[in-house]
Amino acid sequence: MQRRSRTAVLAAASLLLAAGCSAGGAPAASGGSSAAAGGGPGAAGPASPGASASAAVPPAKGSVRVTGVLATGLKSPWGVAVLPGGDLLVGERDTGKIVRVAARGGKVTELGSVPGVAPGGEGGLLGLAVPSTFGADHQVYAYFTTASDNRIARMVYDEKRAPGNQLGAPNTIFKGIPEGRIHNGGRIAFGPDKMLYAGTGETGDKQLAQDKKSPAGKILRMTPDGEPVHGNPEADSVVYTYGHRNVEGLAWDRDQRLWASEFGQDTWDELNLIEPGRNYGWPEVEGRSKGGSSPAGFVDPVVQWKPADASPSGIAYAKGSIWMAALRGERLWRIPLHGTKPVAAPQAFLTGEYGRLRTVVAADDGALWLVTSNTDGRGKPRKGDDRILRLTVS
Ligand SMILES: [Ca+2]
Repeated sequence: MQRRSRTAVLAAASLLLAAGCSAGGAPAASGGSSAAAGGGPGAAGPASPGASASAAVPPAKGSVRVTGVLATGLKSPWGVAVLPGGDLLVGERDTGKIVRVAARGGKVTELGSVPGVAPGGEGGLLGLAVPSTFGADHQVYAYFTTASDNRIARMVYDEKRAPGNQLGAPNTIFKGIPEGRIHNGGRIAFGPDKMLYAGTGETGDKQLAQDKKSPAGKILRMTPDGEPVHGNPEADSVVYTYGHRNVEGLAWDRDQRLWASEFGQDTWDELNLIEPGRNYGWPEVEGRSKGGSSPAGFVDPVVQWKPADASPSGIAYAKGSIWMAALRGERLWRIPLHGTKPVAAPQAFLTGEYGRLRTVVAADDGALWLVTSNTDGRGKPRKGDDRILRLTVS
């Protein structure tokens, strides 16, 4: 597994070939993990030259520097949305509260609680998003677990009202996503097309992932009003991709490609490149298809990890790389990309230093906000948990 010197000197293209035919060999930047299992997708060759002339290729090795702690003492933080101007909205999974955290100084102001949130297991108040029209409509979107389902609602945020009383009544735009103790998905984000995307989970009922009539185990694409988008893979359906186990990370790269993280069961976690209408394999396949071919057209992950090293929740795109927050793995993964292909093996940062990592989001200036998850019932909270860190990365 110790192939550090070798991987360091290989050119990107040959490294991809090497990574594609052998597991392991990913050097870890801190903490000594070495179990990332390679980059190249099974069915594709090297990145086509000129596919993205505008994209500067990030270096094989990056860096992470923690430049500050923005906030401490958050209880089970999960969803984060960046407001115009840079302040953060943060949702607490188990309390149902949404707070605003000032990007300068970290002052925390409570907006209020989302009515109807029924926390339990992995459910509760999950993803948050604000549309590009926020400056005019002041809408905040939330994905949350109720007693009967997971749903997406929007609320007007009136910052002129008293703290704790700033959220209007929820207007449910999409409901009926199955809920469970586990695998509720929950990440939502507005895409470059101004449509709302949601990563869902199969709630432990595996077959739902392959059932295109169920919104469980899917990535969904809907209008800001919760309607199917014209041009979705199937008419009158919000289903965008299927065959997912539990998607808690969504991010777009500079060329507007959608990437998603996914929890594996006990073999492989995944980073997937999302293409509309495709089947990502679960539960027929976990990680790459065996033998290098994809039966029934399953899409192989671009990168896969052992769950002990990852168990990924949020992802972000910055400085040419996908950054992936790992819960069980307690580290931040960097996956440097040239187009649709990694230019090097994934690199791990902060391993074990801050505990479980839930969410990572890009700030406008290229920095990252990183949110810990040690108060979620599965971690070992330390003084100050949970916290939001500011990172400078390359
Ligand atoms: Ca898969």
